[in-house]
Amino acid sequence: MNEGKQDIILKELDRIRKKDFTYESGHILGSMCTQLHPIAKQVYMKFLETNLGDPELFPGTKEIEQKLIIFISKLLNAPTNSTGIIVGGGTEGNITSMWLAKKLSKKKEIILPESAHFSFQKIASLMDMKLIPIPLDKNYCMDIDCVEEKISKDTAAVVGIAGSTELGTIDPIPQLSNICQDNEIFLHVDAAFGGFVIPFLKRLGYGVPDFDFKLKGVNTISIDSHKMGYSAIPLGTLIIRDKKLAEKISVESSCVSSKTQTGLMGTRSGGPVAAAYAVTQYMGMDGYEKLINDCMNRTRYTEEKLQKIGLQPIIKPIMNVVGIKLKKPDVVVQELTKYGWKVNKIDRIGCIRLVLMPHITQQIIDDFIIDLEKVCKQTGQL
Ligand code: 0PR
Repeated sequence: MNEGKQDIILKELDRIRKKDFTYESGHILGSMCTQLHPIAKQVYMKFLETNLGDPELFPGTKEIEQKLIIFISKLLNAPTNSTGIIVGGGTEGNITSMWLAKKLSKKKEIILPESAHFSFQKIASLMDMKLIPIPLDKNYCMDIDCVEEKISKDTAAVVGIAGSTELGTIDPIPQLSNICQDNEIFLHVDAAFGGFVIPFLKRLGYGVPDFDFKLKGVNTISIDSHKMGYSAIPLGTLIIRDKKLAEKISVESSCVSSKTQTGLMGTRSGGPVAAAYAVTQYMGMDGYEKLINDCMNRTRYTEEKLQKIGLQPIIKPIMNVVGIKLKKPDVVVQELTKYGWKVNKIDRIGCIRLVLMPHITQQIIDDFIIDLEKVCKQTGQL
């Protein structure tokens, strides 16, 4: 390689990259992604050139993909005849599930909570489907009493969220499961964030509801390794209860070495897949349990610090997501940016959202609260 040219390019990229915020700095407080586990970095690089779109060229990488799917299936208590599709994240997981629901039912309506992720807007537009939003109850969960009355001859699917984008709440999935079984309707659980949290909250003794394939009415679950799975972007998995159903979203793939291809993606790197598998093996169930325990401890710590400066979380956090109701969340977000902090605002609720991801230490919380108090005083929130 031409060294001079390489140097010039690398310098240019380094200079531009400096404009980015980093997890390492601790300043990213509202993201659902985090610093990579060191083994993820190492493994990602080794598998950069592999292509899971042509699995017969890369049978080794395909085997690793199967192992990752088995780990996630077990985590979600999936039955032995289930299958999994690797996706780019929660958006693609939701799209793929609704594609399947539409194919199976030949219907177009999706019943979902008002708090559903905006990827469902894309689904409605992409697949000409109609969203039927259900209001939330006082705990910011889907109001179960309003679901059954919205079921109609046009219902293709019901969606429940296990770990909502806004506040990390868990919809009443056991009740949704019963309703969907009684009415023979497809039920998808969006556990993009909560899938790697709830099983460990349960192990830690938190009283959280069931959300997974233990519930017989659940047909699909999407779960993201690139959120609380502690691994590299882009990686999610959609688990489908019955592997026969996956045929509905398979096409013949004559120009690659496998006969059929299932799901949306064609050419795709094995890098994130191998990285995610390596992280699951390194962490194991005990490692994830400890990680979640640490995140929950820092969530409690944040709650206490907020109370000390006169601010309250909107609800008692269910997982490591804290919503803080403010009169002017936009102004607070803007001002916090001036101090170097990146938090997200949730317009629908009028709050700012902190996500206590693994890179957020107690020291970062202490520093942040000092600046938050200053900003809230300056802007008349306190
Ligand atoms: N489902 C749920 C429950 C989600 O929270 C998200 C993303 C998705 C689906 C879509 O996932 P992908 O973005 O992986 O396709 N929730 C976060 C959000 O929109 C994503 C995020 C991540 C935002 C990192 C900011 C950020 O820095 O808030």
